[in-house]
Amino acid sequence: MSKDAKQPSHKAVEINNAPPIAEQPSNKKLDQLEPFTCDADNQPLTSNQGVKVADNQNSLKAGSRGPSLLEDHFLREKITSFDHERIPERVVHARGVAAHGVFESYGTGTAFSKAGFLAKGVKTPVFTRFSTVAGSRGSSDMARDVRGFAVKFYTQEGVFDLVGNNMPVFFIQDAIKFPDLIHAVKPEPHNEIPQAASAHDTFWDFVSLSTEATHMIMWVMSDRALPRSLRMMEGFGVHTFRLIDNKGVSRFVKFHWKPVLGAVSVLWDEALKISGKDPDFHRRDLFESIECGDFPEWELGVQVIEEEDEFKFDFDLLDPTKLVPEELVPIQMLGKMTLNRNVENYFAETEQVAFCISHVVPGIDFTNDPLLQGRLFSYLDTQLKRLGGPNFHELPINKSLAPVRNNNRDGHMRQTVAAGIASYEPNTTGGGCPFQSGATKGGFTTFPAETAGPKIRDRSKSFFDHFSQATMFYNSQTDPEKEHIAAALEFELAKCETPAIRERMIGVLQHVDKDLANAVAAELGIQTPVKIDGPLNMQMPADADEKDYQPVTKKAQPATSDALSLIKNLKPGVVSRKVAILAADGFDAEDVKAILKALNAAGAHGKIVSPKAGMIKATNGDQIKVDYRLRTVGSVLFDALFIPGGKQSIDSLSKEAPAVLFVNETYMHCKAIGGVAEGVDFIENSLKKGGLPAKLPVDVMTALNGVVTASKGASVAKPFIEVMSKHRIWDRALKDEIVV
Ligand code: HDD
Repeated sequence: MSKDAKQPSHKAVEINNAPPIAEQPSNKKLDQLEPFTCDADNQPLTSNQGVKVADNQNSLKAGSRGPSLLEDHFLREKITSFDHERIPERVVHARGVAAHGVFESYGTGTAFSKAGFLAKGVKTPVFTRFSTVAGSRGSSDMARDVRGFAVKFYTQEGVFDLVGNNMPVFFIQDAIKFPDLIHAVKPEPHNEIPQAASAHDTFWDFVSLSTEATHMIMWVMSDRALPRSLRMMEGFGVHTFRLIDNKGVSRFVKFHWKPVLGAVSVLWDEALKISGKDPDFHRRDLFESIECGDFPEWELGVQVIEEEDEFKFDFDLLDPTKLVPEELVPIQMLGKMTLNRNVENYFAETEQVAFCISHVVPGIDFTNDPLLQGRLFSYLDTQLKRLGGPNFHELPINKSLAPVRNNNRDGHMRQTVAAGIASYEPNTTGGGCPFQSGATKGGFTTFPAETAGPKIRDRSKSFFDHFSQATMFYNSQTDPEKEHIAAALEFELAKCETPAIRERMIGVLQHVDKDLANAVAAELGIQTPVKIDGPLNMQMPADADEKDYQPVTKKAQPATSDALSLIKNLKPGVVSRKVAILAADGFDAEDVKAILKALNAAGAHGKIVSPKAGMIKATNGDQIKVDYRLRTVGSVLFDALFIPGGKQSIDSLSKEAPAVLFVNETYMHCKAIGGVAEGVDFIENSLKKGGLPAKLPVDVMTALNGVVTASKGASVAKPFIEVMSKHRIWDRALKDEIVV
């Protein structure tokens, strides 16, 4: 598509002359990117210097069968560019996907923060990158892992990066342990195995010795580590930050992103299979959703804690392994983020985007959380290495929308042509410019928090309780969720080769929940109780005893928090969900038309899956396009399954083992199944072949264990969509004792 029609705005935005902040157009970032966007439509190929190239498919040779000549400057330029195409991948969060969007403020945040982008109605362009942590750039999206959730706000007062995760706590309490954590979780150094997986000795060795990780381990072993879609997961700033209002009052806050579609996960068995069927599952889902107009949305919220309430809790607000239960401090919503545009170029945007936790704007400030303090160093440092120098902020995707004028100069790949001779301060040669704003004219000032104490390498005793919130998290889950946590621990620990590491971890789990520890131990053939040799927590001082692990007082921590369970908070709905409609030649056109219409009306997407690609023909002669050839997909890539009637179609499907497997897997994964007429027989026969219990009454039009059947297509759509909107039929797992 030619961009010629669009006129990029080159006008610098003067802060003082800028239109009122609420009137700033939200697509400013796109305008800013426009002059850097290169489109080759109808354009000749050129060298890097703009010289038209006559032939770039044949190198310059001495005779058509002779040697290549060193003189070939086109060949050298092309090969050199290629040789230098890679930059170092991120040391963590290497695999990611990103999109542009807008954050629209509700105005509620002005009560706590003077940040201009929180004023009512202000629309701020954003760029959001999601990632997995442990895997390399080419790893599968569906690894059991934390998901990064990093948002760059291009505000009128400068760039604000909220660099969070999809879990509200972290593995460690002090940044100095981060290299150890990452070395432990990454592939083992001798054989570079396993890729993008925590299920190996070094990870479990580290976490079993660092009991501060226990709460986070419960999150990572839960379904939170397997989001159905990046659009369906929560986000958290993790640390306690400060918001500063226009009177200079500071309050502690925890940032939250709540997905409008609700938070939903897949099952581990699905995740394993998705990794094979479509390792780009999340990336594709985000890209396709934005392309088709299903724009992902999240509300940004904060839990606000007044300065005087800092010590009101059983845990320390500065401890990043603790969350603030929503029962104690409710979330107040500040605005909504909508992602509405895919990147034009993955490398230039998603790979070169540089998030730094230190990028804050006036009205937002840091706390003394020791993990946050270390991060303040690490991000700038890593971008220097990754992007090659101090001018990475000038790359189009990183460039601030607020004007940048300072005395920093030179360095690799400098883009700005700074005019004048003054590049120092104070100066008279530049008329004293650029001048400092001071606190009163919008300059960033650090909140003057009291700080005093001896220089000491230490961990506050208020950080010692490593288990009470792990227990709270576990106890807040429903039965299926608890089973998934146990199954995940069994899977991961069974992959550990050193028996002592498994045993030690069981010893740690005993401090979370005895039944959980016993259940996992039983699967691993370990006798309980396990007695741990030496101190439970290597971080604890030698003279500390067991009671130091308990909360200091029982002031304010609920035993359970419903907000921590995905199932308890499921938002019923089918918007943007994908349904496989399994059919072959000779299907019933009315059945398919009816379900497609109903799904479309509900905002879901029906996709025709058939043994052969191309078109298939209905009994009445109608033709329909096949979206996916059966053998190129699998049930795990869909949210539900629908089988229309039509004898010939069902006869063909019955001969296809992958079609039978499709039904059985959908059933085992507790997802909605709908069938009409002969389709019902096919479901029943498939379940029988898979050894699954099913005698399906035809024409009940109600869900029997989540399988909805009818003799006519028109009547089945509504109950099918109702079942689908529950996401999973957990009864099926519990009653039929299917291990999910
Ligand atoms: Fe980090 C990247 C999130 C602790 C050091 N981190 C990175 C990204 C996310 C997070 C989402 C990817 C950003 C992107 O998409 O480009 N990190 C977190 C959270 C943490 C955390 C939520 C704990 C609350 N990180 C953390 C610590 C350190 C780092 C304690 C080091 C002391 N993180 C980095 C890094 C990375 C990074 C090495 C790698 C690539 C990058 O920064 O750009 O600097």
